[in-house]
Amino acid sequence: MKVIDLRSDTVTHPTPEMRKAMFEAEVGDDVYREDPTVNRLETMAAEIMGKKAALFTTSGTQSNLIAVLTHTNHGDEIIVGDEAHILWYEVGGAATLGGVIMRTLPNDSCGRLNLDDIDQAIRANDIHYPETRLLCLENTHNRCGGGVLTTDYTDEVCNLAHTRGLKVHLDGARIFNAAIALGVPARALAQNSDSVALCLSKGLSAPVGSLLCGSKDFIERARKFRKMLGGGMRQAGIIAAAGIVALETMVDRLAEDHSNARCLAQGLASIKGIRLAQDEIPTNIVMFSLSPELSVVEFVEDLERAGVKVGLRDGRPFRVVTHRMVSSSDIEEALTRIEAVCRRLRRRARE
Ligand code: TLP
Repeated sequence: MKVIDLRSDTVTHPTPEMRKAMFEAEVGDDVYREDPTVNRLETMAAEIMGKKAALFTTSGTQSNLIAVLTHTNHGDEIIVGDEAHILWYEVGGAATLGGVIMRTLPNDSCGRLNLDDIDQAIRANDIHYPETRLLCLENTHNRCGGGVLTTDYTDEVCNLAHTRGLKVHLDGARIFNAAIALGVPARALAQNSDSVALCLSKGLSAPVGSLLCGSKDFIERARKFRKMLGGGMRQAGIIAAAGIVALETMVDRLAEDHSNARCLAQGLASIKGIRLAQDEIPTNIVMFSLSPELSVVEFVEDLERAGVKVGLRDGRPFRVVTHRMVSSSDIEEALTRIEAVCRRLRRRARE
């Protein structure tokens, strides 16, 4: 029985082409900036994102943390959405290692922040206040169902932030999903942000890595913070090689994941006992909840036994994510298995 793993697009394995590129990669010591493959990946990423420079980091979490460290001083305040990945899933690194206060504003269902809320949250010059230094956006938005921020919206937020003296960092772990969904180049979505982090190891299927992109000066300073965090890698060309293949060959196919996500959502909505937790499926993330008479724990256990893995987070809707290793027929198969589990649970609930 094939296990259909819908927990995350991070479970994707490298493609044969990536493995070949890794095997053949030309390498050097990247701390001395002598790894030609890393240098090539960084140049490529900067160009794709329309920035002057880029830095290869170990993970999206590390890119975001380095961005916070580079943009802020200890004791500053940063504005993040109340559903932001930086707030929820990065072990509080911005606060513990960056020494910043995370001021939260409500994310709407697409992951947007309200402009008036932002305007009001920015601190005035007052001896009692910390400095508001940075605003963070996320596109696509993980906890907001893969929600997409448009170019116009992002530009508007950046303009407001810049007018008030703030920098903007964009967590673009899935920025290519947003670009594909909107039909715009990824660089358009980051054109006014001061930095953007993209991930290679999610829908793009590379085994490791993220790129933090920004101005030359910003990336120079970021490089030092990467070293401080233990992220100065040596012959990192081995993994950067897979990243190059990811950027060259894996972006356009994300549309397939989006269409599979829509099919999955449609199928889930038709199963008795399941309720979709979003009105639209903009990209590759689908959230749903169970009707109260069905046991969440039993649902997950039974599904696991049936060979379907879903993401469960405390007190939150379930999350399922489509990716390259789940085909459209796997989606059909997953729906059949989920339907059977729900039927069993409904029967058990009646007994
Ligand atoms: N998200 C992971 C988990 O951490 C929840 C996932 O499975 O979706 N920004 C965003 C928007 C992300 O979704 C993630 C990963 C990251 C940053 C961090 O990337 P990594 O896992 O490379 O540190």
